[in-house]
Amino acid sequence: MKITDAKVILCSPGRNFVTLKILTDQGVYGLGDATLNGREKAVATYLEEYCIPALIGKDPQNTEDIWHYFYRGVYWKRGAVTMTAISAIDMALWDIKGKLLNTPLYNLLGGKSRDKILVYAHAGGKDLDETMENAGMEIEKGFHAVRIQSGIPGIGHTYGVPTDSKPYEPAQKGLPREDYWDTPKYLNFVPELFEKFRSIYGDGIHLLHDVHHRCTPIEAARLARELEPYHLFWLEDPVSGELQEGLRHVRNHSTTPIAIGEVFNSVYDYSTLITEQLIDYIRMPLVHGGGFTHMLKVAAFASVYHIQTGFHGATDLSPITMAAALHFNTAINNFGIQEYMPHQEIVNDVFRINYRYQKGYMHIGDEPGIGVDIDEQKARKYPYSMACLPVNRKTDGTMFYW
Ligand code: KDG
Ligand code: MG
Repeated sequence: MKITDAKVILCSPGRNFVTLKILTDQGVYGLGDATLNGREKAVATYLEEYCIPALIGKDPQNTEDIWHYFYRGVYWKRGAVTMTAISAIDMALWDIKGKLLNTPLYNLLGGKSRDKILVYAHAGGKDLDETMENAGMEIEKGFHAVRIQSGIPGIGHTYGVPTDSKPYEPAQKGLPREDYWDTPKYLNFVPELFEKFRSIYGDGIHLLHDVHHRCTPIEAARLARELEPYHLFWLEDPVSGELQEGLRHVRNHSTTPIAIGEVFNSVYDYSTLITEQLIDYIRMPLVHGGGFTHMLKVAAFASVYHIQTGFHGATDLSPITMAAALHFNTAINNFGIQEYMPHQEIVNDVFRINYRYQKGYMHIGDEPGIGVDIDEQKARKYPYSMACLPVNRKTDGTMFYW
């Protein structure tokens, strides 16, 4: 069996997505997500110029060898662009494998370890009252786990808070917007947010929060400790993950569970964090973490240390990644939770999806392979349009993490 062709489909139904389609001499094709928010064309070019020509003629069933061909076989390893391209190739090849064997992908990853996938919703508001109201709406929809983010008095735009009553979307058209950030104001405010939630809704809902890389290790340690009374499911990205040792401070001072890694792309980003048990959940998604071939190894490594998965699932991960994650989450033993930020309705004009939400859980369909399809004709109706994530400055103008 041979790969005969592959193409990159760039489209923007409401937001940009990059999709890789791999075709074979048996008429079976596979799809992979190659979306890297705000850097879409870098991955598309990497695929088109370097990977696709090397894929033609290879046997698509050899997922392990092809993965290493593009990883070990290339001198310039790791990095978000390279790893997103490898992820898309790997997803598409596993999609083909499932279709050839006429079975849903979870069967090739270990079968069913569970019937439904626990997901968390997002509730963000411009202030405490709006956040509480939005959280109440998510609880009404049946969610058992809610991530709460709130506007902070004295700070303009805040991460995770929707503007103009539109659903939250991290990227904006054109060049990056410049936001301002004030860590002391944030640290003083956040405990109040959780206090308020618990006083209104009680202890029955899992609570999550994303610091979005904005604390130093010692600030993160303070926050994690001050949030202990509210029993968070997790505190996400309390520090920038580039300094793995920084998590030692957080761990030494607090029992609040920690999730990290939505910007990671390799098992080596996690090695200290896993072996020293400095975290509780891995966030690295299939689309940036090397696809199934690599993530199976990362999840197995984490499971040895009783660390669970909690994959990134914002709107910039395409429906292919969501379905892929649901197969993966169905199969592995150390699944923890899945992020669920629903795509806009217009996305379904291009992608045919095979999953559904019901009462706090997601359910994946039984179509062979990953089970998501793309309508290329419809995709052409929504051409790519540049959009970027914002950047952050401290109030004195110093460039900071976003
Ligand atoms: O592309 C970046 C977004 O997906 C990210 O900012 C969202 O942090 C995020 C999350 O936890 O969903
Ligand atoms: Mg995050």
